[in-house]
This record gives sequence, structure tokens and C-alpha cells, in this order.
Amino acid sequence: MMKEATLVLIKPDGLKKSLTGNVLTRLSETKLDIVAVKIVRVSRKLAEEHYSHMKDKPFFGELIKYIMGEFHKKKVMAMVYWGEKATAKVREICGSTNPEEADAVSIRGAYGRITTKGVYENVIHASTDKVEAEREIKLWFGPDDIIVDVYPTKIAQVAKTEKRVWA
Ligand code: 3AN
Repeated sequence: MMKEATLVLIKPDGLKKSLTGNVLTRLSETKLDIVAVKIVRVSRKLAEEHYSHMKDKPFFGELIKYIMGEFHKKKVMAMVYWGEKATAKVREICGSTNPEEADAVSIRGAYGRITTKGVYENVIHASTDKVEAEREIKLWFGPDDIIVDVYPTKIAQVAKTEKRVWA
């Protein structure tokens, strides 16, 4: 069986509500490996790229504000889970997109809500399939952030770049 990678985000509502431990405990039922983790302050560019397939939805503006943390805390915990059928296993524990329709014992069923403004606060993001997982992981992580080679890499000459270092 082939191993695959999938992206998981604990969204700003999950972090604000101190649900990190609960979510990680539920995800550990999958017995998958966590191969990358970081806390991210989500830029508008990253948010819009991540949700590019939703840009024609009426709630797109609110969705971008939500993932950028404007309603909660300005941070997201991004992780890569790795193993056989990783995407399907994680999606199952997450539950349906609409927290009111999600199975009661799923993460979204247990912890999600719909605000009176109609924004879905569903605590967690999980890639829908392998193709989306690859697109998303490559947006959120570079190859050196992940402890296994989840996708092919190449060596590129990156000349004249500047980066911030410790002073
Ligand atoms: P999923 O995250 O389950 O793959 P998508 O990709 O259809 O679902 O939707 C992306 C995100 O957009 C959802 N996680 C949710 O935050 C938001 N969303 C989806 N549908 C709605 C809706 N009808 N009303 C408000 N927000 C929605």
C-alpha cells in the first residue's frame, strides 16, 4: 500500500477555544504519522490561494477573514499527516463541512458551530483528496519543513535572495 500525505489545519476558532489537544487526540485514532507542524499567521495571499476554488461563493469574503483569524486569534496550526489512506482517514474523523450536519462524534460535529451571520466555524480543515492535498501542502510547506519526502524535489539556485536572520 502506498503512503500519502494530507494537510490538516486547526483553524483560528479551534485555537481560540483551546481545542488543539482534543483535535490531536482524535486524529491520533488514525495512527498516521505527523511529519510537519507549524503555527502560521495567515496572509491574505495564502488564504485566497488556499480557498481559490471557493472564490465565487457568496461567503468567500467571510471565509478569508475567518481563516486569517479576524474573528478569533490570528493563527492557524498547520500539519502534514502521512500514511496509507491518510486523506480519507482524517476526513472521516473531521466530519461533514456543515457542523450541524456532521456526525455528532466527529470533530466538526462535537466542536463546530454556525454563527448567526452564517459563517461555518468548523475548527479543522482537512484536504478533500490526494490532488488537493498536494496542492495545499505545497502552499503551506516547503520540502525542508517536512521530515519525509512526500513529493519529488529538485535543487534550484536561488540567487540574490534576502532572508531574515537572528540579529
Ligand atoms: P471542506 O472544508 O469540508 O472541504 P469546502 O472545501 O466545501 O469544505 O469549503 C471550504 C470551507 O468553506 C469550509 N471548511 C467552511 O469553512 C466554508 N464553507 C463551506 N460551505 C459553506 C457555507 N455553505 N456557508 C458558509 N461557509 C461555508
